[in-house]
Amino acid sequence: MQKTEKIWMNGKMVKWDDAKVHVLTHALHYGTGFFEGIRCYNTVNGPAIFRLEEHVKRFFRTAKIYDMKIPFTQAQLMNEIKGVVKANGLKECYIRPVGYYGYGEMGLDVSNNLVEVAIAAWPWGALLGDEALKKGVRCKISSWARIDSRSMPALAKSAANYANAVLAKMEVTKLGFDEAILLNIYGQLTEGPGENVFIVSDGTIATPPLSAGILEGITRDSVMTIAKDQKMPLVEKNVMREELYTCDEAFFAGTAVEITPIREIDGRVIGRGTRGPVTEKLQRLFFDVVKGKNTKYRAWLDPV
Ligand code: PPE
Repeated sequence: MQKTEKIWMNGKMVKWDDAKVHVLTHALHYGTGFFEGIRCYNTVNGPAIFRLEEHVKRFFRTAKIYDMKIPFTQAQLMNEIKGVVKANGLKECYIRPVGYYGYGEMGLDVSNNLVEVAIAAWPWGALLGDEALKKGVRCKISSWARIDSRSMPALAKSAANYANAVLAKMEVTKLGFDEAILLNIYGQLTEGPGENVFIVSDGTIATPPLSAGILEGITRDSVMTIAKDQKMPLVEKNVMREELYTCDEAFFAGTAVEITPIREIDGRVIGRGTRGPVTEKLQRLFFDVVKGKNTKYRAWLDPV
């Protein structure tokens, strides 16, 4: 990863190399951490953070689900996030706020543990590669089912959920695929390890509802809003594995992957085996929006 100068930790800017925690940090042992992934784009009006407020709100919702108390307000964290981008002189970057139970008490009773918060930012290009944005990626459905909300809150962006995601990702990349797709325990589509999934069939865009057990992606919401504004037919519905094989187009949506076409699933070629026209249109619109070229969605961009 590309180092930057400074990381914000519990109210102070510290040097990148000094942003350390103790080996007995609670979250390291028990997965009691949570995070956000946000992008800052170099827009036509200078650096701006995409949907900052929604990301910070989700950070607080995750903490609430786990009954963890963040010792800062949403407004404070929004400010600090902008401060980190500025302090590092970044124009375009990925921002990672993280909250966690730190060093203090060990054991599963967390009633005396305090939440610590840090914010880092660094340049991070297209997660699955620039080539993937044009040509699409090859996916495999993981043998690991996505976590079920009777065991873990699937809607929370908690570090613990990513143990499931890492298992899925590593399973399929070892087999030579680019990305995993996870089904829920009922065999319905959920999402990728770090991104939501959309399919297109006979001109209708479909994506699983929150009740399928997905993260409520902010890119997902952006795609849905843009598609609706364009009067493109879109439904939230449960998607079966078979529909993934027979759809005309499929794509991932997430902060890190942005909008990445899917060209193959379990060895079945999707559509013509490259980026489809609906995906291309949404991708073009999305990049115009994040770059500030589409004034209709300026409110989604928070200048740094
Ligand atoms: N589902 C999951 C499980 C997920 O982790 C993400 C974001 C999304 C959906 C899309 O949400 P949003 O970014 O709000 O559109 N995953 C973050 C971490 C990825 C990583 O590899 O690390 C991200 O994209 O920042």
